[in-house]
Parts: sequence; structure tokens; C-alpha cells
Amino acid sequence: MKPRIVILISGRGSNMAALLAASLPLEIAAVISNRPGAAGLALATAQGIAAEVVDHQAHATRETFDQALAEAIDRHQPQLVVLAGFMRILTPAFIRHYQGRLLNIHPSLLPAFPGLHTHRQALQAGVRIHGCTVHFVTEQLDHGPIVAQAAVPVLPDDTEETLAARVLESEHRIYPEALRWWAEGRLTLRDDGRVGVQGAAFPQGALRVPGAAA
Ligand code: NHR
Ligand code: GAR
Repeated sequence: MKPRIVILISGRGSNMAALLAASLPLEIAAVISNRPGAAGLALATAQGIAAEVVDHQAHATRETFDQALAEAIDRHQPQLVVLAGFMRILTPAFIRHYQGRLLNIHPSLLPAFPGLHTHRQALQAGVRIHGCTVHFVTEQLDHGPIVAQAAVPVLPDDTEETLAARVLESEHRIYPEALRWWAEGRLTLRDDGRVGVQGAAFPQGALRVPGAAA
């Protein structure tokens, strides 16, 4: 039987859409948003996937919101919970409940630029290479074991918007790939806290910016 996942979103849902489009060998049991107006909800509904809202604004504390969110998730009995542009920091109790079963995509090359406004942070730091990271979620924000990363160049005329768009394209490539590895049972969370990927291809070539590769 195909493994089941639940996807959590907060807005546009383009990473969710990339996962839906990838025909992955898994069942997307539901998409849940903490914002009632999230555009991704309509996208999911249009594809026949259960779309639900757990509105964080209806909760006085992070703890009760996270409890309601976990109840909504667990009704679907997923083997994995996938954060795709989900914008609420999760409490330690929630993280413990989904230990090793919670994935996120973060728009930077972690451990650089955790938190919000990553493209602004990258431009301010003057880095030549930026990107995105798929990682398991732990209590420490944006610090969990890394599954996959993709690098993109930062160009001299980049704005937050142009850089974000370039990174987003790479997000849409590596998140489905990482989910496929998971669905095929090729990911292992090792005792040393690192992630093993069975049978991953060694990448050809390297990115160097500025300047052409030798
Ligand atoms: N929760 C834990 N405990 N650990 C992580 O690594 C998490 C997490 C929850 C979300 C995604 C993360 C990202 O990829 C993520 C990783 C939201 C914020 C944030 O500051 C920071 C990081 C991430 C997501 N959120 C504000 C808050 O007060 C609200 C911002 C908003 O609503 O727009 O929760 O970057
Ligand atoms: C993506 O770039 C995702 O990496 C980022 O927000 C965007 C969501 O877009 N996530 C975070 O910043 C988490 N704090 P999407 O809704 O179109 O997938």
C-alpha cells in the first residue's frame, strides 16, 4: 500500500502544487492550512484532495493551535507530515509527536539564514550562491537533519523578488525528488543525526559564481 502524507500550507501553495504534479508513489490524504484564504486550498480541492483549515487566529495559544492541528492531521493517519510554505513555528510537543515524520523546505542553504526573509538576508550578506534545503524538522528552528539542497547563483542585479523566483524553481525540483526518495524507502535518519539517501546519483559539474566552471 502507498504511504500516506498530509501537506501543511499557509498561502500560495506552489510547492504543494509541485508535489501534486509529480505523480509520486504516495497518497496525499489532505492539505491543511492555518489561513482560511490560502490560495493552495482551492488548488488542492480542484484536484480532488481534501482541503481543511485549522485557523491559528481561533486559538489563544500556540499550544492549543498545535493540538487542534495535530488532531486534524492524525484523523488521516499519515506516515509523514510535509510543511510546504507553512508559516507557523511549531511547539516542542507537536514536534515530539511527529519525531522523524516531519519534513520542511526552507528557502536558503541551511545552516545559513534560518528564519524569515531569507532572500533579503542573502542579499544583505552578499553571498554569491543561495538556494534551498529540504530537512527534517526538529525543535530548533530550521536546524534539523538535511535531506537535500539545491544551489542557485545570486546575480548582481537581483532583488528579493528575482532571487526568490530563482530559488522557488529549485524548490519545485528538489522537494518532489526528496519525497520520492522517502516514498521509496530510501531515506534513513541515522544515529549521528545525519540523513542517508540510498542510491542517490553523484551530481555532475559544480556551480561557481561569478565565472564559468573550468
Ligand atoms: N517549527 C519548528 N519547531 N522547527 C522548525 O524547523 C520549523 C517549525 C515551523 C515551521 C518552517 C520555517 C521555514 O522554513 C518551519 C520550521 C515560520 C517561521 C516564523 O517565524 C519561521 C520559520 C519557518 C516558518 N513564523 C512566525 C511565527 O510567529 C509567523 C510568520 C507569519 O505568520 O507570517 O510563527 O522558514
Ligand atoms: C517557499 O519559498 C517556501 O520555501 C517558503 O515560503 C514559500 C512558500 O511558497 N517557506 C518559508 O519561508 C517557511 N517559513 P508556496 O506557498 O508557493 O509553496
